[in-house]
Amino acid sequence: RRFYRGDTSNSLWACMDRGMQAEEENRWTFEIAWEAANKVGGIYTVIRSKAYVSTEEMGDQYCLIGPYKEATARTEVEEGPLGSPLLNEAVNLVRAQGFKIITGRWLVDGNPQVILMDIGSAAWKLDEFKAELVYGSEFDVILGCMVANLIGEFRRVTDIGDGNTPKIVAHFHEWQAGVGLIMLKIRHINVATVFTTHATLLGRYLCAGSTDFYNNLDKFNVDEEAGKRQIYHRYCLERAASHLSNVFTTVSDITGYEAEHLLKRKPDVITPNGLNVKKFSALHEFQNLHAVSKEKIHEFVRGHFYGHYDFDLDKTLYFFIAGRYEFGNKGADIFIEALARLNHYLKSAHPDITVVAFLIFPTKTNNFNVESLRGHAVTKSLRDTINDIQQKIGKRLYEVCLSERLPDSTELLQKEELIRLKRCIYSLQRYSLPPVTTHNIQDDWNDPVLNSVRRCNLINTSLDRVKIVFHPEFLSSTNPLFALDYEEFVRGCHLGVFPSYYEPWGYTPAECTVMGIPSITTNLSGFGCFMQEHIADPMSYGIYVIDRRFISLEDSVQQLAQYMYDFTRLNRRQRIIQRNRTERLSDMLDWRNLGIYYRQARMRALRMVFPDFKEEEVNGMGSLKYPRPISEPPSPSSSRVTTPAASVHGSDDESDSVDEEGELEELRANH
Ligand code: G6P
Ligand code: 1S3
Repeated sequence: RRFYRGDTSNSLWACMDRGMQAEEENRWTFEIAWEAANKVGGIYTVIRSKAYVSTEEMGDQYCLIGPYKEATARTEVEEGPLGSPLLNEAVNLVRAQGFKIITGRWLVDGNPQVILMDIGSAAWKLDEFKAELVYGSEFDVILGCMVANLIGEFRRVTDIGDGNTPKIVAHFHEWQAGVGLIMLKIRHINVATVFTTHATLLGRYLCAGSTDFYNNLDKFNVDEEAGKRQIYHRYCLERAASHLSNVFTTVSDITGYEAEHLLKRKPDVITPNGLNVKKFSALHEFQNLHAVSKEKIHEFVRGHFYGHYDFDLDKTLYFFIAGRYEFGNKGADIFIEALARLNHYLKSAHPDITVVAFLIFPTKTNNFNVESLRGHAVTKSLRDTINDIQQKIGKRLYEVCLSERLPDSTELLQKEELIRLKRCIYSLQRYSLPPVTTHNIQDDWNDPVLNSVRRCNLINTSLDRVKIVFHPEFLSSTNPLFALDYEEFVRGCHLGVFPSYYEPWGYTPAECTVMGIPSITTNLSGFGCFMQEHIADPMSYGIYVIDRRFISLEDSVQQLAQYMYDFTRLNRRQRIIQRNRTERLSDMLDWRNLGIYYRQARMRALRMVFPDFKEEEVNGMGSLKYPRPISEPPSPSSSRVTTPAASVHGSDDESDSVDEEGELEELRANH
């Protein structure tokens, strides 16, 4: 679409011939990651969502390598020989060394070739590997060593001495895979290498404590800090891989800065993370999906808050935070603190509005709690009873009308049905407050979310305008309470809140953006900084960036509370317009545009190793592609009387009839 793709001189489309150019140039790319076809966290999303553009560019000259994990491989990988006979030959040579290797295609968009190494099958070789690496730790070296064996064999079988040297790039993600890069260098195997780190080990550890990380980055004694945390050997592997690579990359400028100080190498290229963005043919389909998913969340809320269901769902907003359960790093601490303040503001100024805040962090539980299950059972029973009575009334009405008269009210609802309804209503009575959590958490008294919620006294009383639901498990459509998968849940919410302290990139707000859901992020997250760099006024597009770097913690909490409060002051029409704007940013996060940086990194590495290789000019995206929108107010503000469009669109009410033409005009003018 409009953002970048028209410019073929500069875009990936210029080379999207499904690998033909790569074949002509005898160019190969291996991408090695612990999370290839193995879901652990964010790197899985990187590899998976990028597979489509990688195979478009490289065809079967592109191959992913990762560990063999039976459970995921069975559901995600179609086993079989690889598309390239040379690759099969190299794999068989490594198998002949006594290792088990599974090959096939990953069943994701792009259908890339994948080679999975069975780590256990190489355990007998561990001592030899360790001796070669001069390294004393355990299993974490095996994957890298097996990969180096494979790439070594592949290099050998493809170099047939005809002068057409294969131009191989081996791209390693994170330190576990990075061992392979170190081995390639030790063995002097002539391939170009790229190393990408998605977070530094030491950074993650330091931030999880109470360190003032960013103000002290240049002062840490890295060896001592790594030693104190018993990660010294891993730290050394990470640092060695970053220094030995031809091209070193990280996912954002902020993590680049971190790497410069903690790994002592400045990244050569920043490779921001994209998503495989799928557009609906109808421009506003995502808005319809929001309404459909929101209705499902409403149903959950009716059940969870039964007996205290005294708020208007039409004036209820759904906020959420989700991710790996790193309480401080992901900003759950300041989210809860700011929610307490929001509760106070709404109670004092707008008691008709309710915010339900969902916290989705997986932790150890003993299953759902009885109160949650009961809530859903009683509301279901009421719904079923009403459906049944409704049908019976319909039949009676039909019969009476056939006899050419109108029924009186006593003929419609019978006494026995009234009793059934009363019984249902009685069972909706509740003497306890709606629970804060949906599950029994194993370590309830030490759980950081629960402790924080208790301290802030957010306990779901009727007076509270901010209600809390802690769901300590990732969502899935088979969940008996929610029956929504994560994507549907996000679509049904109004605002994602991700006030992270340590977040090299941050997929959660990016995912919100491509679904047209506004979000809060920070200037310590790669995503937040990226948006600030490319959008003149991110807030007007529904991207709220909290300052967690240059102001005090108290001021950050205050800012977060204020943004959330301002958001609650938007009327429906403004929310719809804002969602339209947010969704417009999705092109920016599409791998079809961001894949450029990976390409840049690989080209640079190839030129360093093969001086005769003609590196094509691959320019980055530049900056500030998105100006401030012209037709609507840039941000919700409690102090501003909303919108110049009031005169264009009619009154400033809760109506959802948005003047699409006006929005389209704005869109055309901007792009
Ligand atoms: C979408 C739907 C509308 C609905 C609106 C609710 O735009 O297309 O039909 O009224 O969402 O928006 P809200 O922000 O109140 O959930
Ligand atoms: C890391 O995963 P995390 O959630 O531990 O890598 C992700 C992919 O690059 C990144 O989005 C995230 O910020 C990092 O922290």
